[in-house]
Amino acid sequence: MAARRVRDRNAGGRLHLTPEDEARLAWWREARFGMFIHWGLYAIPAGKWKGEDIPGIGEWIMHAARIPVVEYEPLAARFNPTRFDAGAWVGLAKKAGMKYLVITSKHHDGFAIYDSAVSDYDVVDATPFGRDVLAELAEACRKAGIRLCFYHSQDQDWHEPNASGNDWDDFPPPAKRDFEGYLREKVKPQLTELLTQYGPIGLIWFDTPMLITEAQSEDLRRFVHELQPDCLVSGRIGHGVGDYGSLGDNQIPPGRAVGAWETPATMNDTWGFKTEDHNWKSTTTLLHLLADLAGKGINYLLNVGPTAEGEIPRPSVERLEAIGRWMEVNGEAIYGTSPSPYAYAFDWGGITQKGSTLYLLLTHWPDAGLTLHGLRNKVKSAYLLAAPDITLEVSQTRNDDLDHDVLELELPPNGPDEHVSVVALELDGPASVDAAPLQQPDGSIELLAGMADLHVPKRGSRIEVHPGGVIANWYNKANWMSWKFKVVEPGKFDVKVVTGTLRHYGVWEGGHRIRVSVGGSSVSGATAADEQTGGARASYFPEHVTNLGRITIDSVGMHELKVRAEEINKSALGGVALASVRLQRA
Ligand code: FHN
Repeated sequence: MAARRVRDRNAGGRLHLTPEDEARLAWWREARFGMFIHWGLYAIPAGKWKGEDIPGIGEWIMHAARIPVVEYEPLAARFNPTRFDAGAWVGLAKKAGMKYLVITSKHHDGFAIYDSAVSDYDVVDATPFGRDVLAELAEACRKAGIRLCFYHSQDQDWHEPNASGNDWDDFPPPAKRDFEGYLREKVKPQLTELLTQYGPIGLIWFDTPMLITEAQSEDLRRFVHELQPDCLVSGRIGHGVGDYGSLGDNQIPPGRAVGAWETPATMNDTWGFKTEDHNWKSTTTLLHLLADLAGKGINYLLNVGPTAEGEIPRPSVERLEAIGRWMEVNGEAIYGTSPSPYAYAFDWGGITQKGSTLYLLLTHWPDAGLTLHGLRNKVKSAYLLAAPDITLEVSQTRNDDLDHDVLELELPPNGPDEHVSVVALELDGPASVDAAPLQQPDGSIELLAGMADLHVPKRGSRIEVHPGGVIANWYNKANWMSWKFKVVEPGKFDVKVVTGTLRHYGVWEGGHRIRVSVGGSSVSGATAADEQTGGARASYFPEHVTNLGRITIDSVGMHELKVRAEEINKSALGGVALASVRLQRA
């Protein structure tokens, strides 16, 4: 059976999208890049409570410090963000090239950042500020042509005894909570306000489904669509019924995603403002992520956490302005593009496409031109988006016996952009590529879990490819997987197995005994953290490389690689979380 994909029950979108679903998604797919804003009372403590630094993300301070409602509520009396300027926030999003803005109308602390009639626990009734933040943002977004969207915590609400999350106040145990009553009395009335008082809303970003049942998720989705038929709902409405899927926080799959996905991401580590979080990703990293995610067909929802005074922190502003400068020149390679025609990624950067144009987003500028294997089309012209008038030399060759195409692109010694330089290839038609995993110009071959054929001899196994790109639920040794791939230069190869984690900040576990065979040659060993895969991907979802040994592949053409698990460490979450197998020319 081909790689089976899950509809991630927590955060996925529906697997089969109807034409109506696709029509609703059209603006969102075109947009590709949005601004996330986490703003609420938590910006006041900004990570410190009663003089102590509270570990974790800023907006979780009430939970992390187990602050009773009666002690947290009075923060509202101190909320007076006099420097808040909706026009400036929206202007920054626009300048950065972001097309939609998702702000927390209510986060898990239960406080509404708009004038809600449901209770007085909102910015207009409970704070000296007294202004409806969402009304001002709605007006600014309308003027700027940015889609306004709301994050609304439908499940956790630490202010409410019948919602999920608060286990420190004197609230009933989860099983005794009237969750339906909470949905009826708070969530739905607030959604009605949000979807009737602020004009057209792009999407509702639900989050952390915990107590919600499948019927309640379905019902909530219907409820939103009845109020605004074009408004999308995020996958975190729960039970895989969202209009699109939400990957884990800062999650980057190793290869192209199937379906409609978005990655919510931080610029430092927190979402809500935290004075002591200085772990800012560089502009280069952020642009690499944008290029990588676009190439994988994933929207990038990049967060800012404004201060209690109402300002977006300076490091965020600087990065967004720099991204905006890049977008002015290269945005064509992002907006309205489809993902790469290749299911796997390249170490030099990402690929997107639109019509008959292929965009190569070079995160690493090659020293001596770029070689691309497997492109079937003829290239009519090639140029840099930063210098469209200068034609780049391209030569293309084909080996009919091997059914193998090679493109050589000449490049100047330095790229025009310090972060990501984009080459446009005008093709003779929509891009068509060799679907098999191919040996790359450096001799390596990478076989991603998402491209494997899964062999599941026994019925009932839940082994599958997680949307994050690793295998989940591989607990049974009878299951195995294989790939067919093309070799153009045979020889000796070092076999490296990459295993990851299924959970955000999850604990990586090794100890699985894996056997890899190609033809008559095979190696085996226990998964161990021999090498770390660097980069932004592994910082939030740890993954490690295990060196299994060396094999020989002695002929050109198609080969089959098989992976079996001889021992499985059952304590590892999800079993063998295989991400890929790499063959590196020895
Ligand atoms: O608990 C929230 C968290 O505070 C933040 O809002 C992120 C954004 O994706 N979502 C949840 C954790 O995944």
